[in-house]
Amino acid sequence: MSRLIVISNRVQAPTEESGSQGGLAVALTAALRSTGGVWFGWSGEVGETTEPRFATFDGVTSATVDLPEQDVEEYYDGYANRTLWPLFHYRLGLTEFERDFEGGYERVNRVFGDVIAPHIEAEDLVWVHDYHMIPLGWFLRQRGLTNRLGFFLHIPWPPTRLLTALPQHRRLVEALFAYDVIGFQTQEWLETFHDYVVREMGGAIGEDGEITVGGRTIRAIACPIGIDAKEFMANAFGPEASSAFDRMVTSSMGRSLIIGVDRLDYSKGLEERFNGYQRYLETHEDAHSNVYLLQIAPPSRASVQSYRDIREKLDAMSGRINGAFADIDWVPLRYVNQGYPRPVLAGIYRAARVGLVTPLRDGMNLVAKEFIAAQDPEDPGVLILSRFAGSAEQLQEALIVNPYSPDDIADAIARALAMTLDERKSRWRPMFDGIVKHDVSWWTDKFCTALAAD
Ligand code: ADQ
Repeated sequence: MSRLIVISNRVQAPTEESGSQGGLAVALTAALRSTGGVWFGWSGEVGETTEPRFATFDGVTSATVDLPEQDVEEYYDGYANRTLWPLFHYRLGLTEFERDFEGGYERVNRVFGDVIAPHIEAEDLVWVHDYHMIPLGWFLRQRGLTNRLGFFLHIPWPPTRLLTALPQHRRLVEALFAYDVIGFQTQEWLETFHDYVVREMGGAIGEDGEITVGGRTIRAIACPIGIDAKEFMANAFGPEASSAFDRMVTSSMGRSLIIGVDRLDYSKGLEERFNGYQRYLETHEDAHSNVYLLQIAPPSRASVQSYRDIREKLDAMSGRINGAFADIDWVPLRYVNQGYPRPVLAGIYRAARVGLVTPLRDGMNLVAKEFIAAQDPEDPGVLILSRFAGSAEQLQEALIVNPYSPDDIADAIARALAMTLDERKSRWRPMFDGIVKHDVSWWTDKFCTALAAD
């Protein structure tokens, strides 16, 4: 069996210090453990060392490099988080176009290629992850690598007309053709990619995902990422989750809990969600004191101005909503800016009557799947899901909403809170079955099988 080489911006292989891992890390480490191989990436530290530091823990080897300050600014904070992330989430107004960012992005990808290439053996399968590393495959080919190279995009692929706003769009997409297999989260992103290839590159789409441009044929597939469903469900009934569940039940005092859990990011639609919840409170006075929204949102990317802006806005909005509606014994919105261990989150999800997942645009959104996995089969909560989350392609029994519409969100909250047990069960069951079937191991297998197939 070929070894697997995983390359991503940040390495999530287990270390002696790391606590419980997320689903993606669990799946990739399991794959690495069974095939052998290495997980390469940035250490997250600023430094000048370009030699990778290898560490093996629990049967998995990771290799990390530091990045100089300028690279962190131009590659990570810059091109990745201020150019590609907003653009790929349809936020042209937040997208910054700086030549220095683009230069830093290429430089870091080239250095990664130089550093990693000597450690790749002839039969290794190489799997590169996400928008930070799009040109890496091209740089690896420059170093003479003939291995099977795969790339998976965790975020949406933008519509052609939007992508062409990027000065070097063609160069970026051409670099993708260094890979043998490209994976997208949904059929929709795959089709928008096809559209670019046909319109802008004169490419041809063949059978079984084959794409030919200028004599080079690669394969592009839709391969939706899953969660570690069984483990997450077991977690939801374990001791740590049960104590979080009890804590929520006690502090809810009989009120229905609506839960939101997101990284604090403008793509997650938190501002619009608060507006929708406010609309619900305005139009359902009878429900006051019977319901509350708990929004958990740990800050992320705080060095980027647009993230500081959204945080300030949400602080102000949560204050305004509570100021307008709270009573001496009821706070309608609990807004918490910290992360929680996965089992604790699982217990909180289980205690919730409604899961509110309303991103404005999201590659997949794993919170939606975690919420479903954590529910009590005999008394499941209701998922309200944005039509613009990649997961909406799979979770069709959720209450699907337009996240931009406060009325839509308010109506869905009212409908979810009034839903009968029978309807809740009949909506939850197929979603749960789908999540178990298409879990994160299914996802790694599907991608790696496509990658291994010549
Ligand atoms: P993210 O944008 O980070 O990922 P998401 O899919 O929602 O978004 O994953 C977030 C993960 O972080 C979940 O596992 C969640 O439990 C965890 N998390 C969120 N808030 C937390 C908190 N307060 N405490 C602890 N954990 C918390 C990107 C893409 C997504 C895509 C994933 C995976 O943007 O669209 O689904 O990659 O491909």
